[in-house]
Amino acid sequence: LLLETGLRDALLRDEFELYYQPQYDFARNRLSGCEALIRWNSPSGMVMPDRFIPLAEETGLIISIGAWVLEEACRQGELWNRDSVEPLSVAVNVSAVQFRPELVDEVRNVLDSTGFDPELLVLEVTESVLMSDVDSSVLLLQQLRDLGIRIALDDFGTGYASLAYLKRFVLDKLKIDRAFIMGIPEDRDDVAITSSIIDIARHLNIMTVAEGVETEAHCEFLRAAGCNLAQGYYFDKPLSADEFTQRLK
Ligand code: G
Ligand code: G
Ligand code: MN
Ligand code: NA
Repeated sequence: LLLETGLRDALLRDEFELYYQPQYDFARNRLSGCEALIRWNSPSGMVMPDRFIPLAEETGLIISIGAWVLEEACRQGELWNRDSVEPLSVAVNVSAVQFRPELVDEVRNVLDSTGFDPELLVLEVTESVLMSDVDSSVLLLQQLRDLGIRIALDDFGTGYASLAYLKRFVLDKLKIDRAFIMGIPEDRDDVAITSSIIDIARHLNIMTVAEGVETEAHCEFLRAAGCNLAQGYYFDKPLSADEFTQRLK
């Protein structure tokens, strides 16, 4: 109950903050984007999203929190790209509760008000978000992509989506869940699953992003397997906006 009361006031008190985890492009050998990850600077210390996002979803607060995240990420992304020659994409996580027809107008309005290049905005959705109503999801994804933005399927391989849905949903990126990356290179199943996901995605013209990349061995394997992007502690942990700005220099 305390958590919920605090959460209601957190937006008004400006207690949320976005951290940004860099994503590295294997082919270009450089940082090419980031994932925005929310933190709550509550009066009793920093709270991680695992602890308050589920509550925000249950109470509906995720609608206003999610709108703030989208706006803040686009505002920051526009600032970074204004100062940079190389384009930098920004990925934002979207909850099932937010994934509804109104999201299209929200995204369009934020792109207009911030001036952020639509092609550099990525919305990350999970398989369960898409599976709750497949026909509506197909339509909504199409409308979102018509705005010029990109769609990533988060935590791929851990949800319920079958391979057939890779055909029905228009996706730009697949994020390979870190549960599979963890076992590389020792675990033969993880190796097989990861390289197969990369191969399928390549044939479908979908980019792959490996999550939870923690070691040199992970990197070597993923590069050789043809994975496009990597995100994880081997490169960087999620950084504050100031730290990320330093990182870009
Ligand atoms: O930053 P961290 O690794 O603790 O994030 C944990 C989880 O919280 C991730 O699975 C991520 O998808 C989720 N998360 C982080 N930021 C956001 C956000 O802005 N919106 C939503 N809906 N989920 C988020
Ligand atoms: O949206 P998603 O659930 O994928 O959010 C990414 C989460 O994974 C965040 O909580 C982030 O802090 C965490 N994370 C990022 N890189 C690594 C990593 O290399 N190893 C592990 N164990 N967790 C990571
Ligand atoms: Mn994510
Ligand atoms: Na993920």
